[in-house]
Amino acid sequence: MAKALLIIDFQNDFTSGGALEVPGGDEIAGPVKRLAGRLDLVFATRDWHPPDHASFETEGGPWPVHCVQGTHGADFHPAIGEVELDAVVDVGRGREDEGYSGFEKSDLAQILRDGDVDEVYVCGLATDYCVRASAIDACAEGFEVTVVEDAIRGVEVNEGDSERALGEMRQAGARTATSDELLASAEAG
Ligand code: VGL
Ligand code: ZN
Repeated sequence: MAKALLIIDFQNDFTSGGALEVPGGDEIAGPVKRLAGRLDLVFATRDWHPPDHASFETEGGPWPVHCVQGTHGADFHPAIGEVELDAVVDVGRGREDEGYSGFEKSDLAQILRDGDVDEVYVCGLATDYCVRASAIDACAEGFEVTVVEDAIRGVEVNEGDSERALGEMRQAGARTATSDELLASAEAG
């Protein structure tokens, strides 16, 4: 059985200077790269919206226009260039697809099963949206899920959203650990 790193939406629009900048989003680069070098497989999701996505303020939704398919904002953060990815999964592709979870209308569960993955280590952006939804769905799909606390950051539309999201992920069955804990123990290696 294999251990997989799942990097959620580590994209330009969610990091410094991006359209939906997540505070401290760039800071996850170090732990993400270190973990990627130690796990068997590495998968990344991208928020990948059409220009008229229903979640955009221009369409009456809650978010600024972000991660429009094919734009610089939707490209991976430069740190991902140093990571060898086994597959990329795009979500939120349809106008009405919420796309918070990497498992929504995607092949992610099948890709993980094809890779003989039983343990999924979740990191990326944002704690209170796509990380939350992806970790909860990974639990529901039957994977053993660990959320890497120092390799995620939240939007915090309301103060405390990230802490609440962590509680909900634990409630769903996810374990939380720091990258130092994981790298120090044999389990992530
Ligand atoms: C996300 C808000 C809108 C995320 C995506 O990746 O967490 N958040 N679209
Ligand atoms: Zn989005």
